Amino acid sequence: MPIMNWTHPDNLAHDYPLFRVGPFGCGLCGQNQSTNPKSGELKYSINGNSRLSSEQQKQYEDQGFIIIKNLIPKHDIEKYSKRFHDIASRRVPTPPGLVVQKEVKAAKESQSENSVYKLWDLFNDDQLFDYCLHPRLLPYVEAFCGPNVMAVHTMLINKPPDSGANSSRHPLHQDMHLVPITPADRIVVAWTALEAVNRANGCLSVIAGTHKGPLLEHDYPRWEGGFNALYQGVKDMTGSENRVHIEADAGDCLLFHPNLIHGSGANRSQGYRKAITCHFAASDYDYVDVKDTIHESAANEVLAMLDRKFGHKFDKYYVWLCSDRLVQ
Ligand SMILES: O=C(O)CCC(=O)C(=O)O
Repeated sequence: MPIMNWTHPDNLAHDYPLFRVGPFGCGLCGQNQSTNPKSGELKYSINGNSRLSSEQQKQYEDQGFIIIKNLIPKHDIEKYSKRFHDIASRRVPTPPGLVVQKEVKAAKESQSENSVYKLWDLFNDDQLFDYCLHPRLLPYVEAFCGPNVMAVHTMLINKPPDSGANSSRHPLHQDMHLVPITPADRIVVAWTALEAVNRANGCLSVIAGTHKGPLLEHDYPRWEGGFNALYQGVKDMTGSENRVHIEADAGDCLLFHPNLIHGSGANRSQGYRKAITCHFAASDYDYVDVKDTIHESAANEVLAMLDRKFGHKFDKYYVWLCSDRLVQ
C-alpha cells in the first residue's frame, strides 16, 4: 500500500486547530510495515505478552476475535450510558467537537435517545473518553498493539428500536475500509456492550477467520428501507459461513481485528442497544495515501461530512485521523 506524502502533525494542528494531535513518530519508511511472523510466532497479537491466555491467543490468531466477559465494571458502564443519555436528550450541552449522528429514518426528529445513532470522536468528552483509558482494558489492548498505544477512532453506538424499515442494520463490513492506516495487524477494536445485546436487539455478528483475508471492496447496500451514512458493506457479499452471533452482557468486551468482516442486525426490540468502541493502534503507525485505493470513496465521504460540520474545505484525505490521542 502506498504511504501518502507526509505533513508533520504539528502543521496539521496549526492548519486545523479543531483537531488534537498525538505525538506521532515521524519515521516513514515508505513501505507497508509487514508483521509476518517467523514460524511459531504470532501474527495478530504480540509474542510474549502476559495478558492473554494461550487459548485466547489461539482463538484470536485463528478467528480474529475474542470476548472478555465482564471486563468493564457496572459503575463505569452506567456512567457511559448516563452520559450518552444526557447528551442525546440535550440535558447537557453537546461537548464541542463531539459528532452527533442521527439514524437515517429519524433524521428529521429532534435530538433524543430515539433519534441519535452515534456519537463520534469521544476524545472531546472526558467522561466518555474515560473508556479508552480504562485500566482494565488497556492491558488487553497492549497484547495486540504493543506498549505505545493511540486511540484512533472512537464511537458510542446507540441502536434505537427499528422503525420497521430495517435501516438499523449495519451491513457486513471491514473497519479498515474506513481507517486508512497501517499496519492493520497492530490495530485492535474494543467493542463493549453497555447493555445486554442479543439477536432481538441487533447484536454484532462476525465471520470468523476473515481477518486473514484482504481488504475487500465496499459499497452501499441495495436496501429499500434506506441505510445510514458510512454504512457501506462488503461488495457482493455472498454466503456467511462461519458466522458467529455475539450475544453479550453489559460490560463484556469483544476484541477484534480491523479486517474481520462483521455487522449487526436490526433492533427489533422496544429498547435501545448501546455499545462503546475504540480502535486502538500502535502509536508509530503510518497513513495510507487513499488516492486511487479501496479507501478513497469512504475517505471522500468523511471529508464531505467534515466540510458540512465545520464549514471548511478540508483538502487532506487523512485529516480526520488527526482526531487520535495517545493513551499509553
Ligand atoms: O455496534 C454495531 O452495531 C456495529 C458497529 C460497527 O461495526 C461500526 O460502527 O463499524
